[in-house]
Formats: sequence, C-alpha cells, structure tokens
Amino acid sequence: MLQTAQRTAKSKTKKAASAPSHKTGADKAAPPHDRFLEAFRWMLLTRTLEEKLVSLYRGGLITGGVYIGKGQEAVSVACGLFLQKGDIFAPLIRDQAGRSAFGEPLLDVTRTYLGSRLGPMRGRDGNIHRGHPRNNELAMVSHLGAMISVTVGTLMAKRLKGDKNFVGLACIGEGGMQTGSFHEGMNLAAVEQVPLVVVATNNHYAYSTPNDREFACRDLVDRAIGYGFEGYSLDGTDLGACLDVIGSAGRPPQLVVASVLRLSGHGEHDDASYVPEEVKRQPFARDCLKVAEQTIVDLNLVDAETLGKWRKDAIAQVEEAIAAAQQEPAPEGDKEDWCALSNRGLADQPESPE
Ligand SMILES: Cc1ncc(C[n+]2csc(CCOP(=O)(O)OP(=O)(O)O)c2C)c(N)n1
Ligand SMILES: [Mg+2]
Repeated sequence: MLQTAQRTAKSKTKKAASAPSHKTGADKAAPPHDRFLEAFRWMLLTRTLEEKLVSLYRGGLITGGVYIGKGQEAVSVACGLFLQKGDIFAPLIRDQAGRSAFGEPLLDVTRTYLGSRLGPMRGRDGNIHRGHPRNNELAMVSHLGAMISVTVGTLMAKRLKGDKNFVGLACIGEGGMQTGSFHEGMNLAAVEQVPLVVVATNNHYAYSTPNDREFACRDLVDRAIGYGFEGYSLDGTDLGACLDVIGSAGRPPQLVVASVLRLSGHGEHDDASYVPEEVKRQPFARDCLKVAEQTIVDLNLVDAETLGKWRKDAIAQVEEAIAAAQQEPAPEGDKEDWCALSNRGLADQPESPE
C-alpha cells in the first residue's frame, strides 16, 4: 500500500542505501501522494497509447512488431521518475511508461510506429530501437544483456569527462539476466563502482519460456551479493512500493528485482496461450494500473470526476499524436542520406531532418 511501502533489503553484505545525494529534482521533493498521482497519470497515458498502438497493428496500419509493457508500467514509471536531468536511462521494449516519464515526447513514439521520416529513427528502423542520446536516453540494442555494458561504458565516459552527481539506470528482463553479456556488464559495473541501478523486471516469461526453465536459483535478487551489488526485491504490481524502492536506489551499484506477470504476449503477434490459468491467478499477476487506481479510490486521493477527466485527457493526447504522425511523410529511399546511425556525429545530428 501507498503509505506502508517499504524497501526490502535482501543484500546480506551491505545495509540499505540512504537517499542518493544527487537527488535535487522537484518530483523527489513532492509529497508521496502527489508523486503517486503523477506516476499514475503516466501509467494511464502509456496504457492508453499502447492499447491504441495494438489496435492500429491489428488493423494493419503498423509495420513490424508491437511490444507493450502491460502490467509493467508501475516499475517502469518509477524508473523514469527517479531519474533527473543529466542521468542516463537505458530502457527496453516494455518501458514506455519510463520513457514518457523521463521526457520522451509522445509524438516520437507515434512517429516511430507509423514510420514517419520526422521520427527519431527517421522511419528507417523497427519500432523499438529509438533513443535520444542528447537527452541521455540510450538507444536500445536488441541483444539481451548488452545494454548493461553500454550503460556502464556511458557512465565511465561521464566520469572521465569530470561529470559529477549522475546515476545510470538500466532495465532488464529476467530472461536477459541469464545471458553472458549481463554477467559481464554487472561485474564491470561493480569493479568500476559506477553509479548504476539495474532494474530487473521478472515478468515470469522470456517469450514462452517460464521461470523454471530460465534459472535454478531461489530468488534472482540473491545474485546481487555475488556481483558486488546491493539487492532489493519488490512487488512490481504495487506502485507505491515501486516509487519507494526505485526512488531510494543510488550508489553503490544496485540490483532491484521486481515481480510481475507480463499481461500481454511477448509481442502482439503472440497470443500467450502457453500461460496457464493458475499463473494468472497469482498475486504477481495483478494489473498494476488497476491496483494503483484502487489505491487512489480507497484513499480518496482524487474524485471520480477527476479520474474520468484524466482518462479523457490521455485519449486526446494519444489521438493527437497519432493524427499528427499519420500526416507526415515516409522516408524516400532515393533521397535519403543513408549514413550509419552509429557514427560519432550521432549525438550532434538534429533529431529530425527538418
Ligand atoms: C542474446 C539474445 N538472445 C535472444 C534474443 C531474442 N529475444 C528477444 S526478447 C526475448 C525474451 C526476453 O525475455 P526477458 O528478458 O524476460 O524480457 P521480457 O520480454 O519478458 O520483457 C528473446 C529470447 C535476443 N534479442 N538476444
Ligand atoms: Mg521476462
């Protein structure tokens, strides 16, 4: 519950960290109820956006895959809200809530999915690899586990340049935690003592593979001590707990493991019929958005009219961003400058060609 959310420190080697010293932003200073409501609105916007993207996909209006974060919005939004200007964010495919809360404009999302030439990927890429290097949102590498090393390298580079008071946050799924890249990245982060928070969302499946075919340890958070990280575990369906745990993480390196159920297929091409009904009845299968709304109602944080207004506002924002992107041009192969996006000038390029 909102008022009673507690961090659950699992690390046996280190005490729970106090609030990180770099936190100075207004949202951190806001009373917990205001933070909760702000987070709820980002979650609502994300759910509205992703439901709309799914319907466009089903209607054949989106090319490529659609991967949504239904059921994971509470964890993700806490990541985006925790980070401040100057911090580094490495989101993955289910982190739209975090991306939005971190500052990604809605139009960038709809432009990407609808293939607009004015979007961050200029209509050339699939739908999930966009980033905003100039705003410290790293572009995602698909290879599971790879983003940990990318984030560690980015943090080391900032340190070498003399930057101070920053933190990096990298998201990972429990499947990604089983890769060699993940282990290498975690080891390097601890050896280098970079200010990294790794937020692992255990949604109980990696595509169709369930937890018992992914790992054999009792609890993934127990690995923290082996890496040299502090470890925290978390009920990812409880927004108050997510804000509390993730909002308290800082340095030394921290591993937060959140438990949820993926409330969609791996992508919208997958009906997830392999998830047994019994799993769907587990406490971790609760819908974090519904749980958060119930908390708002129970604590009478806002009235029903306000909730209705927020819902309408989310729909209007999404409709506007979709309508705008739909009118924009697609890339034209013969006129495009097909330079590799990985060149060193990337960060200096304009976000869109016009
Ligand atoms: C090294 C590697 N192996 C396989 C894949 C294909 N793949 C993409 S997502 C995915 C499942 C990821 O599961 P998890 O890390 O639990 O994240 P979730 O999709 O559940 O959020 C797989 C197997 C990949 N991208 N990279
Ligand atoms: Mg998973």
